[in-house]
Amino acid sequence: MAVTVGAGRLGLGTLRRLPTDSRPLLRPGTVPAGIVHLGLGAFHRAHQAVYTEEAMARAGGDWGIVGVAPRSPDVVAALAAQDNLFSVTTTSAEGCHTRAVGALAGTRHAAADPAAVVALLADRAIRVVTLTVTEKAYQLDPVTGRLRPDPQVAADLRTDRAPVTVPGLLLRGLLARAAAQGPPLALVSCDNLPANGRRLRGLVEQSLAYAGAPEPLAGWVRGCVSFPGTMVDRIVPASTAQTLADAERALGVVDLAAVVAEPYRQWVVEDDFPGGRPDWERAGAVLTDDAGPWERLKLRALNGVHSAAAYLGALAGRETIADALALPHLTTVLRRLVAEDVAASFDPPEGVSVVAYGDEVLARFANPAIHHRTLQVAMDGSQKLPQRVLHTIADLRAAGRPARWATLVVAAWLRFAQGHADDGSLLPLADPLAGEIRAALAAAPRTPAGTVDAVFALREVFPAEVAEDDEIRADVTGWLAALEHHGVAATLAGAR
Ligand code: CS2
Repeated sequence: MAVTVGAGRLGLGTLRRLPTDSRPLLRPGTVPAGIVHLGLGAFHRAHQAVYTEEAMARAGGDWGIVGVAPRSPDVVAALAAQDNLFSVTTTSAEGCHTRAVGALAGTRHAAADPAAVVALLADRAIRVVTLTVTEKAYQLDPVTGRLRPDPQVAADLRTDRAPVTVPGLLLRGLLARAAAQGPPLALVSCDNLPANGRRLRGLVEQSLAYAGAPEPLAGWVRGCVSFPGTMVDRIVPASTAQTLADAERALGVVDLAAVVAEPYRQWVVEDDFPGGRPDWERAGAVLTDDAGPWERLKLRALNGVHSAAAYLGALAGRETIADALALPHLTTVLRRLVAEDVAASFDPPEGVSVVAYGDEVLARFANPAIHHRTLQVAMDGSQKLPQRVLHTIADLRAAGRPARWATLVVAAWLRFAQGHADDGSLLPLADPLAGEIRAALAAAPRTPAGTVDAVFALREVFPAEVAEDDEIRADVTGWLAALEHHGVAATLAGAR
């Protein structure tokens, strides 16, 4: 990593060296903690942390965030050396701007000190817990939402060992809070799950049952914990050496926790916070009774299209999403996916045009200053495809409609999972179900129909109504045959 010698490090002692418009709105350490956040990755730092800092700067409130990194110690170490400060660089073709954010009141590394995290969740000062831990950390069957504990989660839930998983930390923290008769709490999923509030409630309730939690404690959780649903949106690629170098150039000091993001951001939150919440409206968030229509809009018209661009782009050898969009005909195909399939699959929020939303999404994906790798978006497809694409297909079929373009996305994922790009280079399958997917592919006859048969049998990815639909099978098989025989470029050129 290129770090300039003698540049100094971002921290309270160097704040005065920052350009005035790069300084944080709050000094960390001056606002007491009211929020615990699980998942201290780039997305949280560029999204909820920014909203919360702006809300506190404009409306006050003791809502400092204690950020918990479940596994990786790196970000905790970087933030500890920087008095919990980090910067966000907002970038587009029009230019970029870097600002330090002072929303964090502290950090914890769960793997190193799980007891501290459990104690935090029980702390009376904490009234909101937010999560960005990625889809797979919930350990829920993507189709049914049922808890499918792996051995680590099972050990966390059924033994007294120090918890290392997200379900384990949550359960232990909530039980400690219940035992102390603590104040009520909102548990807020900010992950791209379908009905994320309901899924998180389901996770907690199933964890209590699986652990055999005593009824008075389980009853406290049922009565005192709310699970508001949310729609979160901002494109925030994984930070790279370039991100750190850009931040250093803008700030004049080194920031090893820097993140880069697009200018756009959106947050729709169900207003169900029994212990209060920051005045997030003052930072532009929308508080609502029902985030469902917004969430469906975003999962289908943004994330589904993102996955389409990621798989087709990676197969065609494109490194970033913006490069993928430059593939001839891809934008036309993605616009048809939105206009003909996504828009016909659900009722959007009142007054929103799905087609116009989709066009805005494509313009955001084309942002040349955001280097979002196709392989990053392609990760964990088994956890993402159901809510991003298969729900679109299921709803279209229930209405008696075809799902022409959505089936292309499924075929692109299957071809991606086979492991080779059009030029023969290897594609990595980073997925919690990689073993099952590989086993299904290895056992299948090497034909498009054989592949579809084998992978559609994975019930934790494909619901029966999609897997057993002959028209869907035929469309996916047709697209897969085209991709296998002719490649992405010719498939897109011939797409009708
Ligand atoms: C992306 C999302 O990595 C992915 O799967 O589709 O992280 C996407 O960038 C965000 O949801 C945008 O809000």
